[in-house]
Amino acid sequence: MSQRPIFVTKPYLPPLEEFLPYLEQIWESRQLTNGGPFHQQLEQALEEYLRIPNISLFCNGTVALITAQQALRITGEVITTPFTFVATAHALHWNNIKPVFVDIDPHSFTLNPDCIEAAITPQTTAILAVHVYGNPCDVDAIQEIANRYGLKVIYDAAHSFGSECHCGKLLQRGNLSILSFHATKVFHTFEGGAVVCPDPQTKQRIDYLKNFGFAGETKIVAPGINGKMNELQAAMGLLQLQHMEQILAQREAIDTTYRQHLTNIQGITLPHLPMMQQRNYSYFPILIEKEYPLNRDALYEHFKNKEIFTRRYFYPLASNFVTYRGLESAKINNLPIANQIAEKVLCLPIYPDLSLDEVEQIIGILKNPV
Ligand code: T4K
Repeated sequence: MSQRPIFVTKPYLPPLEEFLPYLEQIWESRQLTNGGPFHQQLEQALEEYLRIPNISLFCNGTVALITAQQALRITGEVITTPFTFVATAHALHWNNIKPVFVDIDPHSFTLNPDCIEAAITPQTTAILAVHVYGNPCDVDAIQEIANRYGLKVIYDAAHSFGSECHCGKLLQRGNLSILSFHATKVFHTFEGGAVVCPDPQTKQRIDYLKNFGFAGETKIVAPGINGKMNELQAAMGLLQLQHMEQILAQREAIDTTYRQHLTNIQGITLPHLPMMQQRNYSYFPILIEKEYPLNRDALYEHFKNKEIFTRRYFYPLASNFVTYRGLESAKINNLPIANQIAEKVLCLPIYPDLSLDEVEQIIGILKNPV
């Protein structure tokens, strides 16, 4: 049975009765935030689940990204991708850093390392790359350039929970990675995020920064911010982790069904699959080419009329928003691939509760749009 509306995503929620014992503990302890027991447990549980040694939880991914830049003392100019959620560029803006956009790879849609060097100036201090849709960036090539020019590297891994590249250490590449646990993500804590740190000292610094800079009751070590995750969020994360296997299996089944049926439709391109150890099936982007009977926006509206809300992630490009479009690097001729992809991309619904029957209806519409 199809339930409309169908959105591009729908948060996974475990059975309510499984959440109630967590609520009872919170009510009992009155510890609502500031590094309570669920917060500590979730940090440990995620370190085990993701096989990473030092993780610092945050209230959301954007504050995690802003804080990561502060921790690395990044200033001046940062090379980044326009093909991302606008929070990537905004985080730089909030730190008074100038984003310098470079183009993306036409297959993975991630920052194209071949475009980076030409954009480096004496003011460049870092590269902020995004594993968009969970596709890993070319981490080896990016690191090689960063080493040569003495630049820091931050990965916006908001889409990469549980996705793994050839090296098996995606979240440990670069200087820092950030995650988002927003309601729309594969793993969520309502709102939430994290910074993945390389060592305990860096985690300690990030932990200070997210708690106003406090190192003890009366000592401030830096002008920090309030980036703390609260106990309700952490409880949802702990419970959600218990269901990850099922969440990923349901997402994989949808991804497989789409791939099986959409490969031979004229005018639809499925993005090529990068070499990965593990995918997380977080998004299902397709490209609508000119051979298709409808253009991308007409198809988006066509779905909408049927109460199916696909999304054009990431259109408009970050570089085309009013805040950034005056920058030299935002010019369309500097970013031809990103602009082309943003005009063609459509993300189809994918989430654990989406039935295969509903997936087939979406495929049916794509096969016969008029
Ligand atoms: N970097 C990258 C690369 C990111 O993609 C993001 C966030 C960030 C950084 C920042 O991380 P956070 O600070 O957000 O942790 C959504 C999310 O709000 C945003 O987290 C996400 N990326 C972005 C890609 O998507 P919108 O504006 O598309 O959200 P919205 O409210 O339109 O939700 C999409 C659909 O999901 C809705 O049509 C219905 C469904 N939905 C949504 C919510 C919030 C629900 O069913 N329940 C819900 O509670 O930005």
